[in-house]
Amino acid sequence: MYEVRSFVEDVARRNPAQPEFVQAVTEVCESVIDVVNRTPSYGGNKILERITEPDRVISFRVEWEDDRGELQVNRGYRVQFNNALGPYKGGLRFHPSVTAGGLKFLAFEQIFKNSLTGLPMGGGKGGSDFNARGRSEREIRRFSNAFMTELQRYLGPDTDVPAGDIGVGGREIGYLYGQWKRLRSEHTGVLTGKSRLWGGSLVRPEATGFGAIYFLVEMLNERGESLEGKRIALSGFGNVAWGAALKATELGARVVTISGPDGYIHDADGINTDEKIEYMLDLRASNNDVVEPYAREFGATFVPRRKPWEVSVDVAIPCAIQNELDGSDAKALIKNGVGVVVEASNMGCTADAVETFAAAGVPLAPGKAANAGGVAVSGLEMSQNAMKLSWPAEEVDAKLQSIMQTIHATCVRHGRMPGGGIDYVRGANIAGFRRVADAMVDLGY
Ligand code: 2IT
Repeated sequence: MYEVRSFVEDVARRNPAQPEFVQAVTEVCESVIDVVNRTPSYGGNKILERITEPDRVISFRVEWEDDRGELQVNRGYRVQFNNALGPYKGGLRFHPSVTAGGLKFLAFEQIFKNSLTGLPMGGGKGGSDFNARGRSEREIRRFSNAFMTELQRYLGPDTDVPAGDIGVGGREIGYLYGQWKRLRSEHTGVLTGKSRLWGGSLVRPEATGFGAIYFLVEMLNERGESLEGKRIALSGFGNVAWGAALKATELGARVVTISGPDGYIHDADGINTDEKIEYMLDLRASNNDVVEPYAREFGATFVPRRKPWEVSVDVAIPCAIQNELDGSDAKALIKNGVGVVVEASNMGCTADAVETFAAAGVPLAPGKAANAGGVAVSGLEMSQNAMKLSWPAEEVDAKLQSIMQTIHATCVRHGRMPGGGIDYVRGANIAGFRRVADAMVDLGY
């Protein structure tokens, strides 16, 4: 019989100074422990021990020359965590906070997220501690080329297929893919999130944000509510927040905040015009990592050095980074009457926040379910690349919507509580875990 505390203590001992990884493992173990203890083939095949140990963690040196001609050294990683369901799949993060432990948590979450999509994808994640702030376009290109020069030896369209994440958008994917082609002379689907001009899928840029809103619509339907007129707080201002703002606005909600490391924007009228929503892309392209200019451009309020969770809203959607919403933020949101929380960032809520929402009966969709739309459309991009054709936007969007509805229904089926409410965290963990565990049993060791 497994017991969460002693199992997790062992994981923490073997992974020192990797608190986010231990946090992610703890949450999954709490959800699946009963299933594991009830299923002899899981214990017999040591599924818990094996699923919490990555297949491999690759670390490499990235050397590149800055605009002054000075040599720069960064560290690159690829965590190939589990390929029971398909090739390793997951994004690349370029951010100064990137560490091996952080990427292990992200790759671990990715296993179950990819499983929930129902598509044949294993779990991986990678990136570098590269800081793009203040860097020129040419420096970003040189760094991306140098990164791919090392990473390319571990990739392949049936082996490991990275995509974007924080700090890696269409521009960086272009440079990475250009270098792949230069080195390998192969026009294959080895990265997703490519431009539509050279093999990318339509709707991939929007997919994470759209998917989160499709999931939210299902959660509201489940409660007999609709999105129409709901006030939404988003954090972040990158690709995920952009897609969420577009779809939420289109469906009649009012997005009132975005945020950056410098503070948050409160636009009570709503971030609701094409001009305002597209402005997020300008902010991102500036490489300054600030949202304050939005306030000057559109006459909204800028609140320096604070998080948007103090604004009174119906729905909160963290779209920035892990652990960006903590216990006291959760209390503030609950006090202001928040009805639903959707993690569009990976593990956007701290364990304390998750507990606080649960205790208050506020449904919380975990990232591995709610933000799965991004990787789901990456999976569809892989299919299109393999078939060497391109589906129309409506077809991709319809498939995305159907995948998000299925994930929601799966969370409800596995997360229904005795009182009738839905524990989305538990539902997502159990459903995601079982598909991978069953595959691992089938495949032997
Ligand atoms: O966190 C994520 O799911 C992503 N960054 C997207 C991964 C992917 O392979 O599309």
